Amino acid sequence: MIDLPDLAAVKSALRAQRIETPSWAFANSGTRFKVFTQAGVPRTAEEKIADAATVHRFTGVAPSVALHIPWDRVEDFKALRAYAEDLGVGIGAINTNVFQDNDYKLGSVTNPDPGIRRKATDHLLEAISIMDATGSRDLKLWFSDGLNYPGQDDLRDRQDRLAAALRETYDRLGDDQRMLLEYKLFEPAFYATDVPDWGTSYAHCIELGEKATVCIDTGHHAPGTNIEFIVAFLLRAGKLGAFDFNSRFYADDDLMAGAADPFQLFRILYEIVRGDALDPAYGINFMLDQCHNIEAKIPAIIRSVMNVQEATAKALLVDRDALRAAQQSGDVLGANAVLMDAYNTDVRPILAQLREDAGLDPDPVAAYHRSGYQQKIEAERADGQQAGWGA
Ligand code: AOS
Ligand code: ZN
Ligand code: ZN
Repeated sequence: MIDLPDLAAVKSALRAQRIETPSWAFANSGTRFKVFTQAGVPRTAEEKIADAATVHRFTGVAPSVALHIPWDRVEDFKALRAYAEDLGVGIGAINTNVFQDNDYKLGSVTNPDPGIRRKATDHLLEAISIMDATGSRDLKLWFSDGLNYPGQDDLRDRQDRLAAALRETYDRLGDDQRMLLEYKLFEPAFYATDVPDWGTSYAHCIELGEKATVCIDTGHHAPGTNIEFIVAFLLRAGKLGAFDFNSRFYADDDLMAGAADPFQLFRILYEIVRGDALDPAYGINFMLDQCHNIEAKIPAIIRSVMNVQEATAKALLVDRDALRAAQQSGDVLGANAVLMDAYNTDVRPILAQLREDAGLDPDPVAAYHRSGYQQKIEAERADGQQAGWGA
């Protein structure tokens, strides 16, 4: 008989959970081989926000949408914010783009050319001005900077250049604004990247100050990396700021969170629960960073949100007292069994009930299909926009 923790506490934690959707996931995307366009895909930032608001309407836990500059550049960001708020969502993290310009062939903020470094840093500063207008708290930085060949540039000088650009950007942040520094082991550079791992990101964040924290994209590690260890370490150090959730079979696949390895997602979320870091008040931004190349986008994002909710519910069901007792007494199999009991619990009825209690349909994907929204956008939108990926 499994001893489940207090269900009321589990439900209240699930009610408070927040997941941020990425604007680019609603747009057309693909691989370097082919972008398959879909009908009804958004043509503007406003339409991406409308789709994000639709995900929130059916899930109740996705009240913010991350933007990407320049993909979502508009004339008036204050008006965009008002538009989003009218639809019931807020504008979340502002993502910068210092990778889609010929100037950045040899790097952006780490480029050997000081003029190109200036241009890249100015883009990061401009993103903070946009945050001032949108009310966004988070500036998310991902750099494609790196080297393809040994000797191509000086590894250490590039760290100095990176540190200088980060410092200038950090110093421009307002009191309520934060910087999230994402890392990636590979791609598009193949020999070395300038922020390859959590340790590099962590070290720069420590140097910068308390407003700088690490963003873990679950697809950015070597196969087999123990991501929950990174979560535990960064939480202990107070330096975990955000996730880019997605799943992968091989590289940075950007598939739906929880699709490839739901057990890994559960282990990650268990560390979040263990660290008392689930509540939005703790400050972690739980974002999705995905591309839906062949599947319908809005239902895929709804499904991803649900997958994160299911992994979270299982993590909340871990009997932490029993786990600690087994751990302290050296009961290896007993401790493992406590974790597995929670993982193997079917939490779908709990989540369905929670949705009904909140006045939502217990089955958000079915409700979306019944709503007519897909037919409406397919009729209204011709020639949807392509996300910057896979061109
Ligand atoms: C790239 O691989 C990273 O995952 C980025 O976080 C992201 O996909 C991109 O910056 C979107 O802005
Ligand atoms: Zn990412
Ligand atoms: Zn990525």
